[in-house]
Amino acid sequence: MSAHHQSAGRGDPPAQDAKDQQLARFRAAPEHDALTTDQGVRVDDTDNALRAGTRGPTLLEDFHNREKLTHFDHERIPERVVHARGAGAYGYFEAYEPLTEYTCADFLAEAGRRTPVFVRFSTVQGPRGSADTVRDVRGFATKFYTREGNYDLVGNNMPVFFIQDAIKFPDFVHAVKMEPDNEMPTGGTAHDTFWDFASLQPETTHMLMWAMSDRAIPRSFRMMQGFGVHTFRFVTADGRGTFVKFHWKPKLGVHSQVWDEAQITAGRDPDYHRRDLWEAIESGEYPEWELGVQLVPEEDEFSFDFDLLDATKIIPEEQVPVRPIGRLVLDRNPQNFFAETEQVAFHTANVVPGIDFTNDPLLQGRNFSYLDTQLIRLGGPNFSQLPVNRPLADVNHNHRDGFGQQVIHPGTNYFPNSLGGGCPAHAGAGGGAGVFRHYAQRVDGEKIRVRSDSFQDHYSQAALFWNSMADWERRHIVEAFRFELGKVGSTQVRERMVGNLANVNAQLAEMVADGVGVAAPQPVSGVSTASSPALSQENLLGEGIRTRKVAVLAADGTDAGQVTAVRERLTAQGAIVEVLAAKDGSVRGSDGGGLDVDRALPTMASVLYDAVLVPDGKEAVAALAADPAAVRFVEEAYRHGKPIAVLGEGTRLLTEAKLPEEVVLGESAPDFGVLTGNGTTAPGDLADALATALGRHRFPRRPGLLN
Ligand code: HDE
Repeated sequence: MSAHHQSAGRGDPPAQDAKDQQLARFRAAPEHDALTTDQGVRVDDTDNALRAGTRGPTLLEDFHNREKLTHFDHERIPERVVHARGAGAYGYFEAYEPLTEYTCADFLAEAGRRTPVFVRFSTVQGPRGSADTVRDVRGFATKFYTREGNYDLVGNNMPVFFIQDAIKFPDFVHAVKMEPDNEMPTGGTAHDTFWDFASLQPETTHMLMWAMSDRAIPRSFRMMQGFGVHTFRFVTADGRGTFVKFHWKPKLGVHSQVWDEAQITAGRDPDYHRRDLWEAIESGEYPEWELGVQLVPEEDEFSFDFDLLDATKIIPEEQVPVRPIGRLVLDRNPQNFFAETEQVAFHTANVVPGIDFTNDPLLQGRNFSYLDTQLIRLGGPNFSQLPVNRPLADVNHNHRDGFGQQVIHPGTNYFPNSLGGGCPAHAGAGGGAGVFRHYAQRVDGEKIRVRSDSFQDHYSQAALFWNSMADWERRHIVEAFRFELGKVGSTQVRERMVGNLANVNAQLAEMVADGVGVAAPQPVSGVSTASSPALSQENLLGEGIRTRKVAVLAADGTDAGQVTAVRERLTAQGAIVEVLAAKDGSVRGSDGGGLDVDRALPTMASVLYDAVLVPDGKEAVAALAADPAAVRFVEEAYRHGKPIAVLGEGTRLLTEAKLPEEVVLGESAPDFGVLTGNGTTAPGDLADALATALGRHRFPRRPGLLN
């Protein structure tokens, strides 16, 4: 490959029709674009190895063959020990206003300042090839290529963590990953070792509530919140500190799948979230989040009933509001998954002037771990030279050599020096801005392996979470515990876990105990009754229905006019409408015209859509009613709480799907998101009703749901 190909990386335009361009270049100048060896020698044939006679042995002399196979043999690198499965994208961060009152961070210093970013979303437990929609925490890691160096905000989609001290991380990860003897399960936490550990480690309880909630089965990466988790520190130019917690809030609202749906999706499209992100960006629907901060003056450090340094606690938003400070837009897909998404190396200690750490023992451990893990994963100390990791800011130091060194460093390699003109010089000497100086925190104490007493309350905020949930969110949490503990073989572990839950809520513990066949634990007195409305997804719907997917079930005889009318109305609001029929191609509309089919029904499933519409048309509906895949499509959409709209004859499919009659044909149907139009209903009106229903995402109080 020629040099201009190899240098492709961050900052380059997206590959449009890269293959065509490459071919055109080759035709214009074959001497530059022909296949070569690593040494740049042009190769005549890469399909046949050099051999002695057409049927003879392959020759060792074939350097091209050996080089090709050797390079291939070394293609894999170790996957991340956690967060192995992920998807990434480029974009920018734009600050809303100068934050100089709190931080001297350059990328937050001016309204409208844009900073390029790379974001990688991930699951935690599963290996690289595992399914996207497992029940798990999602990583939300952002690399800001600021003018003063790279800043990494390596967060999750949940605001707390399982453990309080990083020294427990290897234990936690060993317990959560696939079991060591049989390497099961691939993705997810529903197995003995995880729950054994969790039940013995009560500090996990708050995080378990989040992990058993719908937050662990997001509808899309684009519809997740993100959190920095730890309390960090903003620092001003004159060295003043303010505690800060970071929040990402998605423009599209926070939405989830239901558990049954997530499991089906894992088979129908294991790449569901990866595809969703990729397709949204390809189609120009750039996902967007707002960055918000909770700011706590240093003098208020001890004014909470929890410790700010304890990563198993949130600061309820009602206590300290989240102040929006900028927005994140993802507008470009990577060109090469390995080079960019796989090789991106995040590190909590990648901070810039104006952002500093606190003594959170989880954060302190992470500040060691990420650099260390990159050394083994990326094979040496020069990974920051990889295009996706390279800062935009100038890099000057005396680090030299090592595996994969890309830079030809001239001159001296030590400090102080006179022979190299004293360069690179200490930036501190001039006392200028834009230099990282560690926050001067006074520290005094004995060397002890002891957790602070202020870290001991493991249940109040777990209860806070439970208390803040809507009825259906609680139902989902109970079902999730029942599923997970139901997969645990050890009765002792089940009992111990249920016993812990009694500290959160007696009803929760009873319902889980009942589901998993163990005795209900004794109720615990003094359980917290506080709540925080900001935690419920019922209050996080977001606005609009952009990129929500509506399936239209069609067959020969479908009322094509209706489809056009509905499609127009919904796509005007940003929804995606796809016509599905038994076969690809087109179907004959009831007016005799053709209706293009977007997807063949057997290649899709209701779980890949947010709503379903069955238009009128006697012949078409009869065909759909006779097609088990179509009937199942409607039934599944119903059981997963999705909006369903039927026009005229389409109603028949509801009956065929054996949906609860009192709901689908009763007066309350619209309250349950089942919309039926008769002969006089204008399709546009039905489309509007469907759009409103889509805006509510799901109808979790509908009877007959699968959770
Ligand atoms: Fe990580 N974590 N982590 N983690 N983490 C890694 O770094 C670690 C923690 C998070 O998309 C590893 O490059 C320790 C909390 C994300 O590339 C490793 C502790 C949070 C990603 C590591 C934690 C995270 C990682 C594995 C306990 C949310 C994926 C591969 C103190 C705030 C980043 C790698 C990406 C990845 C260590 C806990 C988020 C081993 C020791 C808390 C999003 O370094």
